[in-house]
Amino acid sequence: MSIFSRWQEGLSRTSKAAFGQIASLLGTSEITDETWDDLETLLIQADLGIESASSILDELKRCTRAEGWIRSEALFSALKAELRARLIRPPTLDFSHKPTVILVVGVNGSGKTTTIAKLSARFAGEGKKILLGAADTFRAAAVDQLQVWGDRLNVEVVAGAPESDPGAVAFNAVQAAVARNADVVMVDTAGRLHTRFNLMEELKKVYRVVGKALTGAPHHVWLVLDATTGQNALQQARSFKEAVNVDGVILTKLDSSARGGMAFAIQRELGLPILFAGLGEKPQDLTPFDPDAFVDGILIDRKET
Ligand SMILES: Nc1nc2c(ncn2[C@@H]2O[C@H](COP(=O)(O)OP(=O)(O)O)[C@@H](O)[C@H]2O)c(=O)[nH]1
Ligand SMILES: [Mg+2]
Repeated sequence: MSIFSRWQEGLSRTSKAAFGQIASLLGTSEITDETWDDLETLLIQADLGIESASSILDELKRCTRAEGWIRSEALFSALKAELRARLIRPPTLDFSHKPTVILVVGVNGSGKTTTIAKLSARFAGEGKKILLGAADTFRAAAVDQLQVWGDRLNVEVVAGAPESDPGAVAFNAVQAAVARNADVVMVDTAGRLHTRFNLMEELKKVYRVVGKALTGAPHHVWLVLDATTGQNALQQARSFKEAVNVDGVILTKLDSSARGGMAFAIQRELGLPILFAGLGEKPQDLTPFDPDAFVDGILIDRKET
């Protein structure tokens, strides 16, 4: 099965929840006040966030007045267009720096280490030489986990002694990548410290230190967000964005999310493109984020199926 069909499979599970109900709502009935109320409720339930939901609703109402639509099925394709318009087209990834240094950040359990494994498999498959830095040094298990992936994928992992300075590990990893002539170095970071207060300061330090190891680095900072955590993840995401200059989001666990509207909320709240979507725990369960395919996947037109 291709990753795309697995993705669709994951998304169709998503569509059974709020988005599936939207597809049913926008059937053949007439547009009434109740249609608007129900649509707004379902969009919020789908995790779009109140602001995105009401701005979509306003736009659809405007179209309805302008076009004189009477039946709710007219809203279906208009809604799809509105959803598509709210997703940022992901940029072509810049790998022009050798090595390209990517810092991977996010809260504990969001899927950073797994995502790094997935990206390693993907980039190695494109012929790139990868090196990994295990800078989540506060949990021994986190370092082991990255090392296990490194062994499995045949990718070198630079790690330090337990509880060693994350900045030092990141520095060594970048220097090793330069010495080994690697194309890409990905640095795994901590998502929680013993005192949570210091996390952003620690990350800023890692960020600065990486720049000392290689001028201009890091070239990318990717924030890993768990699609199942909903709106409360956005506040944390904002702190990461401010602390370390995040330039892209990776949305994980879409396979276990019943909602998926997070994708829209992220873009509205953070203004960052989603680069990849995680749809499972295996290295191949990652796909570049395609906004059109995503919208088609969550809002399946019953007439087409
Ligand atoms: N279903 C599913 N599980 C995932 C996905 N990405 C990560 N996980 C799981 O989420 C858990 C936490 O992942 P991990 O990479 O250790 O998170 P970290 O603490 O941010 O490094 C692990 O059990 C992973 O297997 C995904 O896309 N889908
Ligand atoms: Mg980890």
